[in-house]
Amino acid sequence: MNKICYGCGAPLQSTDKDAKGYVPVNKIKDATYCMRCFRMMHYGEQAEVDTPKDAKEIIRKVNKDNKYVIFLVDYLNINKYVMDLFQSINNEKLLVINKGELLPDNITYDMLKNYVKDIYNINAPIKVKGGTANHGVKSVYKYLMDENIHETYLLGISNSGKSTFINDLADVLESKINRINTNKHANTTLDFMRVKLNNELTLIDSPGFIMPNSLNNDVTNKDIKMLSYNMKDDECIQLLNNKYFIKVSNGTPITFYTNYESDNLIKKYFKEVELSDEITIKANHDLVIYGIGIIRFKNETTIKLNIPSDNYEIRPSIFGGTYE
Ligand SMILES: Nc1nc2c(ncn2[C@@H]2O[C@H](COP(=O)(O)OP(=O)(O)OP(=O)(O)O)[C@@H](O)[C@H]2O)c(=O)[nH]1
Ligand SMILES: [Mg+2]
Repeated sequence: MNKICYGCGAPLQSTDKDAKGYVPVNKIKDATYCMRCFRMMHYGEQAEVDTPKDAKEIIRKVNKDNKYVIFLVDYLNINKYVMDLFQSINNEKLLVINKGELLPDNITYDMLKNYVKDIYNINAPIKVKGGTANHGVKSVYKYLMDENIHETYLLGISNSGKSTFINDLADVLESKINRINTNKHANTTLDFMRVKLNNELTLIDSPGFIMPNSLNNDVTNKDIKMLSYNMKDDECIQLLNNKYFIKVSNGTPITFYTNYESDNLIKKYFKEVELSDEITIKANHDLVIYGIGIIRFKNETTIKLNIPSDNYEIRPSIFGGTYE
């Protein structure tokens, strides 16, 4: 059987330098990690992007296998595309909303669970995992043990924290595994990887899905902030270095929830811009811009924008109102 890289799950090989799992021929006998993972983990080098795995292909494979699935998602990536993927998993499953510690204080874990259940019709159990180490992974571990689950897939979009989850749980259980490679850039894990943590639990890490309609696949693991902008008539918000614009017709203030700030991903733009698409957002609804953040509208508002409609969705607001 081929040896695999414990960092990314790719089979180790010495024939193709540009393919995944490469290790020079003189090192392969003793290698634990491929060259890419070794360099990422020791020198902080950024992962070169490998072909992203097709989400539907991964789910097809998992659906054929009757194992339990833990599906991880971080708060800003809860959206229709990702929840549809979750719903398409036929196996017994658990939704874990990860990075809960980054949420604004006014969103409690119970609120978030009820909200996701209602808006996306989720019948499977949902847990919110707050942060790394003890208080995060321990409660999921306890849940699995109570439910008598001893082997589970970890699925989810890239950067949702699947591999970090395994490393953190290994620390809590004091299990001596080789550390899995984790990174803030997308596409770190490249293949399925079985990791036996103890006699009670084996986790199967997986390559993350890439959301085709996301405007940005990197993450920042900073707290989600509230950015408030007072908009004048001739001003708008620009996204991704002036690629997209959003203009509020009646000069209403804009509240953006995001973990990005300035650095040209989100910024106020002080010039008049012609925008052709116009949408009306009902009172107490959120505009969710995939990969960027959420704008909350307290009152009914008409906005102009040039973001393609498959890059955003509008849904009842989680901020204030019913779910508080
Ligand atoms: N703040 C915070 N950051 C986290 C948490 N879990 C993971 N991260 C960070 O999220 C980023 C992605 O983590 P990974 O574990 O590599 O994510 P992944 O889902 O395995 O990603 P792929 O292998 O690309 O599919 C890293 O920068 C982690 O440090 C968490 O609970 N809280
Ligand atoms: Mg990973």
